[in-house]
Amino acid sequence: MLRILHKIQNKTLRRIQGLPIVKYYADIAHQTAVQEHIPYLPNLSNSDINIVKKLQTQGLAITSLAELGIESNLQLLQSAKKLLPHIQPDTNIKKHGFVAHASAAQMLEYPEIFLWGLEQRLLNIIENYLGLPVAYHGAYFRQDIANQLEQGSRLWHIDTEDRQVIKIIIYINDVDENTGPFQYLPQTLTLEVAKSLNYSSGYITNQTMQNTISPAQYQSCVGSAGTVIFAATSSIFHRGKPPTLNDRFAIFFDYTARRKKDLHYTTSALTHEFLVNYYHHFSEQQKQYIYWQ
Ligand SMILES: O=C(O)CCC(=O)C(=O)O
Repeated sequence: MLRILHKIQNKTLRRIQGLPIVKYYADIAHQTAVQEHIPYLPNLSNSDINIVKKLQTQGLAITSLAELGIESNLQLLQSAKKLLPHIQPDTNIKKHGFVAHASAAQMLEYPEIFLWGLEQRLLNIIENYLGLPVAYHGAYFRQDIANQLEQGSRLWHIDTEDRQVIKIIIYINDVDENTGPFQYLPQTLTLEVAKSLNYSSGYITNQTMQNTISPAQYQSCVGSAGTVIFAATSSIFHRGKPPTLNDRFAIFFDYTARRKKDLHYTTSALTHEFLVNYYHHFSEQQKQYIYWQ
């Protein structure tokens, strides 16, 4: 019930924020905040600057755990591999029909997964992309079932929870064209398609997309286990391509800027559980990314 109320509230807010005059002042406030934050932006290595540049120009950057070389990669992978066989599609698949998530209790049993999303190196990359302090909304481990259902996030959409949403996606198994890769249209193409469809929010079927643009233009993020995708999901049309042969196992980490006013994100119940259970384990620095509201 609360979730439905939240959705209605968000829809109304989005309508108000879409009004040209409201949007004009919000854009100015955003630009001012970004300008003021420039002196505080963390320094990045050249390879991380590359990730930010790709996010800014294409809306997406692909790398791998090996290339990132983050210390906690090993714990993350070990935990994911241990948890993977225990995700229970039979019981929680009924709700969505195409995806099963690791439960909050399971994620709490393997905190290394949630904690990986708080790695300072990742947060610095995202802060440089956003130009503002980062809010971490948490992690979820999902199994996308090979059943070709075209629903929810398997439909084309642009995330509208905030003006900039960043998702980091890690593949836990090898993902090819038949295993449900993350698909997207690069930023400039997204703008063209959004214009011709007069798109502002919501889901678009693949049939409609195909009538607007050749599927040859779709970009599929295929890659072996350990592939890491940084996606600016509020700037690109994207979807999970329905898997045909094998289920896809992937972990998603969600981020936005901390500016509460524009934000339509409902911090997940799971993240709340982490806040309660792990408060004393977070460093002061880490707390700022999750206790910012
Ligand atoms: O499953 C996918 O690859 C896409 C997920 C998605 O669309 C989203 O998280 O917004």
